[in-house]
Amino acid sequence: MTRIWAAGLFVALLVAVVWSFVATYNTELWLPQQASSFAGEVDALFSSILLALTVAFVLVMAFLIVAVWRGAARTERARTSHGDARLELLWTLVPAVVLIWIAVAQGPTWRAMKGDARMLDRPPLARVEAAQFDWRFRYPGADGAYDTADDLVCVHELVVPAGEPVVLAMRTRDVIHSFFVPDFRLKQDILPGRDTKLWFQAPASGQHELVCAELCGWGHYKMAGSVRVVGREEYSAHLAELALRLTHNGTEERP
Ligand SMILES: [Cu+2]
Repeated sequence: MTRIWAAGLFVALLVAVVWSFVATYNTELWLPQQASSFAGEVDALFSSILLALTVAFVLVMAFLIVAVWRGAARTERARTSHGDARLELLWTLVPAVVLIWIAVAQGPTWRAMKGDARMLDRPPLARVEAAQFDWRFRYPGADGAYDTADDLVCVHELVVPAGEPVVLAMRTRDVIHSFFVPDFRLKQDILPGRDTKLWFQAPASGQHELVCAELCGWGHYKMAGSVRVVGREEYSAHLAELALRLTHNGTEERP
């Protein structure tokens, strides 16, 4: 009777774990929406790694269930063994092959996201300035240069045009922060004293959550912002509005 319970517990755990993934796979409980050009690729990598892990998990659990079932029926002491070279070779080689496969399979996606010089050599659309505990975004203004009088600065919300590659220059004014937009599958650390760049392309309009993914101090939890993707016209209108807001002295008529 005990062995039915013991083996049954592991069967239930195996079924519950696998079922929880299958049942939620295409729901909001699973991954957030895919809102960048490489989000689908990242998810495909994630799913293939998860599949490999699921196979390993099911095999290990099946072995455990059989061991519990058969072991519980015996009364003699368990036999122990040491130094089985074939077994050790097997559990070294199989994970090694899996790890090498992961390293090779993710290469093209990683290069497209982080190492694409054609993208990263473009002039940045804006500069992200992270600090304890807010996000500031600096657009270079008409002269195309940063830290000049016509810079347009806004807080918390970054507005970018849809359907175009967007390059961001990033720096921190104090400690390490991390620029994380889950919907874009994009996360990049920003290190003190170093200018960092990233790029993405959001195909459609929408509002996306931006969070800091590096524990940066007591107010880390409130270091939230958003990335708003809009059409070209609305983007230009936003910059014009920003310029007006920053230069308006309160006396003239606003259009
Ligand atoms: Cu932070």
